[in-house]
Amino acid sequence: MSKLRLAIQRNGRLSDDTFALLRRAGLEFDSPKGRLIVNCDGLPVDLLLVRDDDIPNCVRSGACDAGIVGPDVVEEDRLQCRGPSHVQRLEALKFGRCRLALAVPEGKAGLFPVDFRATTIATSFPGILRDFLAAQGMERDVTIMSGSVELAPRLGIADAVCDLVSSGATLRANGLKEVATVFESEAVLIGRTELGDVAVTILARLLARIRSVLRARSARYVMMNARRDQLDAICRIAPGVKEPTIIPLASDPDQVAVHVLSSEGGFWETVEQLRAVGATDILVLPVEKYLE
Ligand code: PRT
Ligand code: ZN
Repeated sequence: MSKLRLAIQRNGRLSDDTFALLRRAGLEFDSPKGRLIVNCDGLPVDLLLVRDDDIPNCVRSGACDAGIVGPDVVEEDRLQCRGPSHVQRLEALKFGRCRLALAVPEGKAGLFPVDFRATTIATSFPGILRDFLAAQGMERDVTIMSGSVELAPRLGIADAVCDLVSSGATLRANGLKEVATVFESEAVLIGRTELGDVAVTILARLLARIRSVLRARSARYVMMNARRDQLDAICRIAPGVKEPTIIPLASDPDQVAVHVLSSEGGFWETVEQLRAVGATDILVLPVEKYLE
C-alpha cells in the first residue's frame, strides 16, 4: 500500500470539522458528499467515509490505518471487543467536545446517588457505563438503546439515562438533570499500532501537519511599537511569548518595533495591558501554520 487509509465519519457531527481540519492540513479533495472513498492530493491519503461506530473496528482490523472519531466510540469498542485493540490515540483535535453524563428526571435529582439503588439506566454506551458504575461500587441494570436515549424515562423503559451531552438542551427539553459525568470526549486522531513503513511515514507527516494547524489556531503574531525600557514589562504581559524580535526605529533610537509570537488566548485583555504599559500601534495577526 502506497497510501494511508484514513477512516472518517461520513455524515454526522464530526464530519464538517474533520473535512475542514484535513483541508487546513494540506489535503486536497472534492466534496466527499455521497462518496465512500475519496482520493486526496497534497498527501498520499485515501479517505474512507463510514459511520462513526465502524471507525474503531476499521482501524483495529487493519482495513484502515488511522481514523478520526470520538474517544467515546473508541473506548466503547475497546470494552466491547475485549481483545487487544491495536488502536492508539495520537492527538486530541479540539472539536466535537461533549461528555457522557448520567441524568435522571428533574424531580429525582436531589436523591442521587442515595436513592439510586433500584435504577435502570438506558444508554448506547453500556461498556463505559458499566465500567463507571463498577468503579463507583453501584452496579445497576443497563438497558441498551441505539438512539433517542433521552426518551427512555418518559417511555417507562428506564429510570435514568447515560447519554452524550454538549449544550445540555436535549436533557432539559426532556425534563432530565445531569447528576454525574461519566466520560469526557473530544474528537481524536487514532492510528493502528502495527503499520507498514509507508503508512507510518505518511501518518507521521499528517500528524505533524495537524499539530501545526492546531497550534496555529491559538497563536497570534503581535507587532507593536514601544520604548526600549518598556520591553521587560511587555514580555511579562504577552502570554506564551518566546524571544521577541526587536527592530530599532530609524526615527528614534529609544523606540523599537517589537514582534512576538503569542501562543495563548485572551487577546483583548493582553492588548489592553500592552497599551497600559506604553505599547502603541499594536497589530494582532492570525497565524496560518505554526511549526516549532
Ligand atoms: O451516523 P453515525 O453513526 O456516523 O453518527 P451518530 O449519529 O452515531 O453520531 P453523531 O454524529 O451524533 O456523533 C458523533 C460524535 O460526535 C460522538 O461520538 C461524540 O464524540 C461527538 N459529539 C459531540 C456528540 C455530541 N457532541 C452531541 N451533542 N454526539 C452526540 N450528541 C447528541 C447526544 O447524543 C444528544 O442526542 O446530541 C444530543 C445532545 O446535545 P445537546 O447539545 O442538546 O446537549
Ligand atoms: Zn454512530
